[in-house]
Amino acid sequence: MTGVVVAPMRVEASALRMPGLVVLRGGMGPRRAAESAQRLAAAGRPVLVAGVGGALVPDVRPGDLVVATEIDGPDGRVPLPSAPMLAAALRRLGLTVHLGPIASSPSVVDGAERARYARSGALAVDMESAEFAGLPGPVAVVRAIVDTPDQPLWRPGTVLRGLSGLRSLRAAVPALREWCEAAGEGELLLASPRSFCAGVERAIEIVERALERYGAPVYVRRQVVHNAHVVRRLEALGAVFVQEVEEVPRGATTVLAAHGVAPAVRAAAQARDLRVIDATCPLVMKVHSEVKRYTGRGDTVFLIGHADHEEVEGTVGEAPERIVVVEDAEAAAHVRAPDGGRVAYAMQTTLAVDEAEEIASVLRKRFPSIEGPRRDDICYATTNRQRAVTTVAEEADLVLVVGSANSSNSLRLVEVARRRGTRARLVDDVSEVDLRWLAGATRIGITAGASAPPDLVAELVRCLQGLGRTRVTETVRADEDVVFTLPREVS
Ligand code: 0CH
Ligand code: SF4
Repeated sequence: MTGVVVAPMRVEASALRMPGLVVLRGGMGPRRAAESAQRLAAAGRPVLVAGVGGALVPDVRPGDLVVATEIDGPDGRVPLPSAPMLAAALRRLGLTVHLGPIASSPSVVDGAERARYARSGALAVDMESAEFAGLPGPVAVVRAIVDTPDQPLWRPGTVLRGLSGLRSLRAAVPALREWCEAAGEGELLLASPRSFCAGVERAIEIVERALERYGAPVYVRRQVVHNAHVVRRLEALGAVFVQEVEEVPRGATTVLAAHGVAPAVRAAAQARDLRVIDATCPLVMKVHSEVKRYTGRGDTVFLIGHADHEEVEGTVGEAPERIVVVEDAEAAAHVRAPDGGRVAYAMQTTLAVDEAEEIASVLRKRFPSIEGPRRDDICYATTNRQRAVTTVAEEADLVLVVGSANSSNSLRLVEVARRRGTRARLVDDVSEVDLRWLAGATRIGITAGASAPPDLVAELVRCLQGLGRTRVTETVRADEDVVFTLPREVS
């Protein structure tokens, strides 16, 4: 059942009335709001309270919107977990949106009382939300600001500020409609394993320990793992991310990213007297070793992978003259070697298992004596996450993959889900979830790439539960207990 918008006052309801949106008048003040809430509880529909409100802090201005992360009412604080997705939908409309607690007061707030409410940490105040916040189904609250601490009610300009608030409410309608259509009962299907792998945990810990032991700044060549949130957090701790070691001051502490580097990069780091701490995943190092062994004895190596990916650049750097990158089955069908009897193949660790196998089988057919890994070079974490998302995709209407756009293994999870015929989207965090994707999606699968922090998944789950997908089941396709030792510089 889609949601309804509840507007306390007639003027607010009029601003919100547009095709496709069910708008009810809830009445002004807590008493009338309580009566409306009782009626809505019986109807069991998701409720979005929308109206005007007063700002409590100076940077929330007339015409801005405040989306409540929680309602602070007489009976305590009630969280409204779908708020980040509603805020993101409103921001996509170009509106100025603040995300934070809203206080719900029994009467109009001004003067000293406004200051008292502000001290609670709330951004805005209204008089009705507390009555709706505790309803059993999904609830959201958005308030368009008309008065502020320095421009209180009943001062010159109130009418204009009121109009500006009502204009914002009207402009918000497309996003409110999206929320109403996205809200509804359903289930979350968590794929397991998901999120951090052992190589990523090790790489992050290396940077953290380097900062502790050697002090900031610690330079990191390239993104230590391909995740914007991880990079931002480490930057806040004092890590400085660079593209090339040439940008690092001589002698400085420098971490090499998890994806591995070409020997030329190590040589350049040595030439600058850098204290190098290598965060290359041991499973990437294993592929480097295989490739070195093959090329060392004169073989041509077909490296199955994406030519512009950092891991592949690093591996190719082991012997650029003897390594040929093969990106797809079509390329495998035409690739050549100086001596077809002396060939081998290896793989990027984060490919789609089925695609890589298809490419390898073309190579094996064309070069019967070709040597390669016993099964593949795709690491345990990539394989397990793909297996788990496959199972979940078979049951889901939509799969959400948490990960950054430059993360190969995360992108592969999206593709694997889509190959099962299921809609799938990659999101860096909840703010990238478009409410329109969720309309009609009763069963939503969730996974995360090996570089995506687990707390982002937890936040996504909370948000979707706030939209009504309250049941959570987990499909476990493998147990992971892999742990890698740390390099001696930080152990
Ligand atoms: O999936 P890719 O290789 O893009 O990298 P990531 O997202 O940083 O995940 C961790 C893998 C690191 C090296 O295999
Ligand atoms: Fe290592 Fe695999 Fe994780 Fe890459 S995805 S860091 S190869 S465990």
